[in-house]
Formats: sequence, structure tokens, C-alpha cells
Amino acid sequence: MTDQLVSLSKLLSLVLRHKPEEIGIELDGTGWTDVDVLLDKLAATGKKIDRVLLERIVRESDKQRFALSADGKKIRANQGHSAMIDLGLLAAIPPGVLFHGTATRFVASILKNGLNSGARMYVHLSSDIKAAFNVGARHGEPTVLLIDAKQMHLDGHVFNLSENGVWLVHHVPPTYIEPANHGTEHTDQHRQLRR
Ligand code: HQG
Repeated sequence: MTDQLVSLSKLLSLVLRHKPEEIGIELDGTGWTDVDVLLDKLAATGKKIDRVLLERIVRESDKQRFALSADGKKIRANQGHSAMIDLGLLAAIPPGVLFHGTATRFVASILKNGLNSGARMYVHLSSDIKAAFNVGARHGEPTVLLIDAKQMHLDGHVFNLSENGVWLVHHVPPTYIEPANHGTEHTDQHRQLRR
């Protein structure tokens, strides 16, 4: 993606996940908004995007962040909302272990309080350790936490899988979380992940 597309994608994430009012659009209860209205409102704020460019952003988004409806008239974010949105996701059975990337400075608090969703609707977990590491790097010196998803599931915690493959839960209690940074393992793992 070019810098221009990345910047437009970030703007779309902002208005489709968090602040639709920023450009004067509304999301319905399931997160969808009208594409024509979106394009009009973006144009009014000086961001002229046509449908072809919008479709390209949807198609080329590295994490497949957005979805167009089957008739192409509506668009929504696949996950990441802070607004109360019902994505209509079904509960799914997670893999045995999931990963959460975070900054090392948050680890003590996470091990004490568990993983909280904070400003978002869900805690985001990944089945891919490298993807988790990259998410952690957004916040500072990254580290990866191992989540015992199997036991959480057995204990009745509900897992949802977003359209773009992110595992979503409302909270992860500390008992299911293990830091991956024990001694040399830490160094070896991080060296590998940085490749
Ligand atoms: C941390 C990106 C202290 C948590 C990614 C994280 C993701 C705590 C931060 C998606 C805590 C919240 C979401 C506690 C959680 N004490 N810190 N008890 N509980 N935290 O951005 O998971 O590129 O809201 O570890 O791919 O980093 O935007 O969540 O570091 O899927 O599409 O609080 O955003 O997707 O940060 O990222 P965020 P996240 P996009």
C-alpha cells in the first residue's frame, strides 16, 4: 500500500470503528454505513476518494480491516470497535494457545489484573505469534503473552472470531496468562520474531 492509501485506511478505521461523528456519518447497530454517504462526507472534509479507490483499500488492507456488503452499498470495519457494535459473530472454539502482544511496561499490571478491553469492545488475541509481536510493538518494547485458550474455553469463556481472523474475548483473567519472557527463551524468541 502507498502512504496515501495507508493514511486513508487509518482515517477509515477511525470513522468506522471509533468516531463516525468526526465526518458526520452514522453506523447502524451492526457497524454498517452507506458507502455513498461515506464518500460524500469524506469529500466534504477534503478527502476525495472514489469507489474504485475505496474498493482498493478494502481489498489491499494488510489485515483485511474492512468489509463491503454483498451488494456493495455498505461498508463496515471487521473488528476493533470502541463504539457498541454487534458484529453478529458466533462463538467459536479457539486453538489451544493464543497470543497477545503488548508492551513490556504493561506486563506487571496485566498479570495482576488480567487483560482488559480498555477503550475497545474486546481484548484482541492472535493465533500467530509474530502478528501478536507486531501488535505489541505499536505500544513500545514488545513482548508476547501466551493465553491458555483451551482452558478458558473449557471454563466457559466465550471466544468470537472476527471476519479477518482476530480472536475476541471480553476479558482474560490472570490465571490463563503466561509471560513468554523467561530468561534466555525470551531473548531467543524475540531474536527469531524480529527476523
Ligand atoms: C493493554 C490493531 C495494562 C494491552 C491490532 C494493549 C489489534 C493492559 C493495550 C488491535 C491491561 C490496549 C488491538 C491491563 C490490556 N493493564 N495494560 N490490565 N489490559 N492492556 O490498541 O490489542 O492495526 O486497544 O495489552 O492488530 O494493542 O488497528 O489493543 O497493549 O488487533 O487494525 O492495553 O489493533 O489492529 O491497546 O490492539 P489497544 P491492542 P489495527
